[in-house]
This record gives sequence, structure tokens and C-alpha cells, in this order.
Amino acid sequence: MLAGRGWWFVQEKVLLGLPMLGAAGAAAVLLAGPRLLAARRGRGDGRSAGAVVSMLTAGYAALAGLVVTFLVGYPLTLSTALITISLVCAGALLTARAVTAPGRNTADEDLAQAPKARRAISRRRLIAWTGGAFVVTATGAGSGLSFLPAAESVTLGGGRGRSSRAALSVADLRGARSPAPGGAVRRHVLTAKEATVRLPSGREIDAWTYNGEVPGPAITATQGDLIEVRLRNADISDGVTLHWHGYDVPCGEDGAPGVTQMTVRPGEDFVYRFRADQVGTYWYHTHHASHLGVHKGLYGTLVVGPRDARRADEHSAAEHLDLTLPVHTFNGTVTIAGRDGQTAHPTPPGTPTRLRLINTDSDPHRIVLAGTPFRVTAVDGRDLNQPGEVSNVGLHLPAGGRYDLVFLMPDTPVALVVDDDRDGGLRLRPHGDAPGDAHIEDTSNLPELDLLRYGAPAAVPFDIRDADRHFTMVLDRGVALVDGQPTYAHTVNGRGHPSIPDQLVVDGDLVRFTVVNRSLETHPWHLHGHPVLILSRDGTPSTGSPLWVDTFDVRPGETWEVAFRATNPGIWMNHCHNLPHAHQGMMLRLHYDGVTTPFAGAHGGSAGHAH
Ligand SMILES: [Cu+2]
Repeated sequence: MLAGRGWWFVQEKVLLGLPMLGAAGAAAVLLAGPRLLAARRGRGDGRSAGAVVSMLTAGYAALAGLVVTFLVGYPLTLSTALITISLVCAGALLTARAVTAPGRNTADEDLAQAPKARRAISRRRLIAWTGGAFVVTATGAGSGLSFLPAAESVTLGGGRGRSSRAALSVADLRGARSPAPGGAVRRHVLTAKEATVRLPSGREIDAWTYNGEVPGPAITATQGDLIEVRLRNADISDGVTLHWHGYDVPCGEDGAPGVTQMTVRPGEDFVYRFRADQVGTYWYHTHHASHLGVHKGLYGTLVVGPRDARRADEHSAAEHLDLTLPVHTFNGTVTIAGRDGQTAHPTPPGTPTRLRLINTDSDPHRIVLAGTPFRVTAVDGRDLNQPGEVSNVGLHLPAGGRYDLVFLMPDTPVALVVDDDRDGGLRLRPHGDAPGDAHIEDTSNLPELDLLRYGAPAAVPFDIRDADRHFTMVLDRGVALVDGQPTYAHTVNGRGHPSIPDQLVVDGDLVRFTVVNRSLETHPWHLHGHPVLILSRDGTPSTGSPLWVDTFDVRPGETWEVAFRATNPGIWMNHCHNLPHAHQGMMLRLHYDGVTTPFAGAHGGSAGHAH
């Protein structure tokens, strides 16, 4: 069944696990079987050493196959095979030694004088010495191989290799310093500091904040404005940066420590500048030790409105309700826009309403909007083509992802329910503070809206058959080096960060990714600096609106195909946005040919601490 879904799912089982089980079975039947039968018929010689060794060896081999499946996984390497086989041999030799040790078997001693028995003993010694030598050699060779660095520090995805083109430093890939004509400068100072934040319920949380707030200050702009943010670090000892999630800023503004800048240490600062060219719903967060920092509160929202008058009318907040709703979990408590419990919002009937949902957690959230039909007009900030009206559906919002939900406020209450918790979430009330919202049915059985079949198809700017490079990323768990330490890691193609080869691209390349999830956890895949177009999931093409996203959830057993045009030179993080997974190895880099970084190394915060 698994093989039917692809070689990725079964490789080590077919090549090593099954032969090991086969060896176990064969040994038991051929060697131990006759002896057992003889013993049952009363014709056994009373010496069962051979049977015992065979049976136990069969057991070791079977166990080894299973252990490899769970601890190592894909891809099977010569190193893994050598170590596994030699461990099984060592087990067999030690067992043989234990059951035939002098004194344990008086028959051996009695027969020791006979020439036949002496020959048998010397043959046994020969086997022991040969086997021992094999075990030592194979274990040494296997271990040595596993500690070799990757043969290639880059993968080419079928494209050409590194050229000798003049080096371009990410330090020089900075944003515009002035707005577009007619645009304004949006200046902010964000000071990262520890603070105790009081939630509406009265609960206090020890947070890491921008400006003492959770979420940090909302950054808004109109298309063409210049966003200028000075990040200061007051007292976050781990260090901080700002990453503009989903916003395709020039690489030097991307906030990846050790790659695009140094980590901002306490007392230091860094100024980010970029044009607000993309309209839509985005967010920002620290990218240094982000598995801790984002979780503790170092995040905020970024919303850019359109300049064009017609679109401005659709999006404008005036006379409309436009709510930006980051969903974040603190110590098991779900907050929406920094508020826990249930929040009510008076909304006159007929109000055009836009809810901008942002998942700032590391796990997906299930979103239900009850009480009105609505449209999902944008995913990850990018508008969908002809999104139809839906109701009574659940929305699966990946970690890092955003959905814009749009509807006309009816004259009955509307409820936004997160993770099917009907006691929390947001209530929009048509008649002010009218108590007693309409009863909300259980939402947990509502079917999930499949965005790959939502909206209408439209032209896309490339034909995937022209792809210049094709990279496959097989996501799994296994023992691998992460920052030089052997770890039970979250791996990409069997390796952990920073041992995963960079993916090399050339400016202008059309790039295709195949992402395969062999693990038991969901991996929200996130490429910096480029939105990707979803091509297919499990071989079924996307048939709805073109879906451009910056994070897509690859659930266990799924295979996703996505593509993008490489038109934003730099060195870009390419990682799982379940941030603890990224920290445990699931992170690599997309590297444009000819681009270098001066920030690699200890002062930038080792790449391993980048997340
Ligand atoms: Cu993950």
C-alpha cells in the first residue's frame, strides 16, 4: 500500500527491513527447525546451543529491521546498512560465546579429548575470530561514513552548477530608501523586551514583546509607502531580528540571522527599509531562536492596503469593518489579537466585513465562521480568482498562514470559532451588546474547505514543463546531526540543519519543489522571499483559483508539488514553520548563484541558533 504512494515511503523497508526479517525467518526454519523436531521426537542430542543461537540471531535481525525503520528512515545509506548488519553479527557471536562457554556445557568438557571434538572447537574459534574482525571493521567503516560531511554542499536540481559570476553580498541587497511617488514613509521603532502582559481574563503571562505589547504594534501601510522600522533589543539576551513573513523584501531586509544580518543583541539595533509593494495580510516575527521567541510573543501584524481607488474602495476600513486577527497560543490559552476568552464586537447589519486571520502558532488551527455565508478572498495575502460563497465549512489554517474572510454583516450574530471551542473566539453582534447570541451548533463535524478546488482557474505566468530545476525534499524523523550533535531530528532527505545541502538556483530559473512527508507530524513548509504556486497534492492537480502561498501544510503521508520563478536574488531560508521542528533540523537554504553572505559564523549567531 505504501509503495503505491511512492518509493519515498518504503525504500529502507524494502532494501533492508524486509531482508532482515527474511534472514530471521530463514535462520529459524533451516537451522533451529530440525533440531527442535528432533528434540520433540526424543532423538535430540541434548545440546541445543545451535538452535538457541539461531533463534536469538533471528530475533536480533528482525528487531534491527524495525529499529532502522523508526530511527533512521529515508534514505538508506551504506553506513546504516554496515552498522546494522555488524550489530546483528556481534549479537550472534556474543550469544554463541555465552551458550558454549566452558563450564556451561559439561558435554564439551567430556568430549574435549576426542579429535573430532577438538576440530569442532577450533572451527568454532575460527568463526568467532573472523566474525569479530568483520564486526569491528564494518562498525568502524559505517560510523566513519556517517560522520563524513555531505559530499556536495549544494544540490543542483538538474540545473547547471556554480558559475564564476561576480559575487554579490546579501549585505548589499537592501530595500528602497524612499517611497514611490505619492507614497508616505511609515516609521516605527520596535523595542524588543521582556514584559508581563495581562490578558483580558486577568491572566498574566511572562512574554517577550515588541514595545511591551502582545502582539507587537500593528504595522499598516498603503501600497507604495516606504516601511522603515528600527529594531532595538532592550533585554532579550538570546538576540532578536525581524522577519517579514510572506513579504518578498530584498534579501538584506529578510531578518535571517547568520545569513542576511547579524543577530541584534541587547543594546544593539538594526534598521529595516522596504517598499510596501504587495497588498494584503502579512505578519512579522523574530527569526532568531524563533522556536522560543515567537512563541513567547515576538510577533506582530503587517497589513498593506491598495493605492488604486477601485480596490481601495473594496478594502477601505472606513464604514467597513476590517479586523486583523492574529491567533496565538500562550501556555495552552488561545488568544485572538492578544485577547483570550470570548470577544464581542458590535457590527451594524449590512456592514461590509473583512476578517484577516493570521496563524502565528507552530501548529495549524481550524477556523469556522458560523452564522453567515462568506468568501475566502485572499490566502497568504494574495487575492484568489472568483472565490465562491461558502458556509458551514471548516478552514484549515497552516502555521504562519493567513486567510481573509469577507462577508456582509447579516442582522443575526456571527461567530468566529477557533479549534471548535464555542466558548471562545469572536462574536459580531448586529444590535450592539444584545446579550444571548444565537446557539452555535457543534462545529467539529463540518467538512474542511479544500482550497485546491476553490475559486476559478486563471492563467499562471509559467508552464511547469519548462522548469529549470526540480528539488525533492523528503521530510522525516531520524537520528541525524543537528549543529554537529547527533539528535533525534526532524530531517530533510535524511539530514538535519546545517548539513542539508543548499539548493542552487540562478536568477530567472523556474523552480519546482516536490515535498514528501514520511513523518507522523504536519510540516508547514515555508520558503522565504518567494510565494509558491500550488501545482498538486498527492498527484491530484489544483483545479481552483491559482493558489499562491508562502506556507503550505504537508500532512503525514502527503506529497505536494509547487513551483516559483526565482526572481529575488539572495540566500533564503527554506524551512518547516513548525518552529520547534526547524530548530530540530528541518531547515535549509535556497542559494542564488553568485550571492554570498558576510554574516555566517559565530557573530551572526550560528545558523543553528538562527531559529
Ligand atoms: Cu515540521
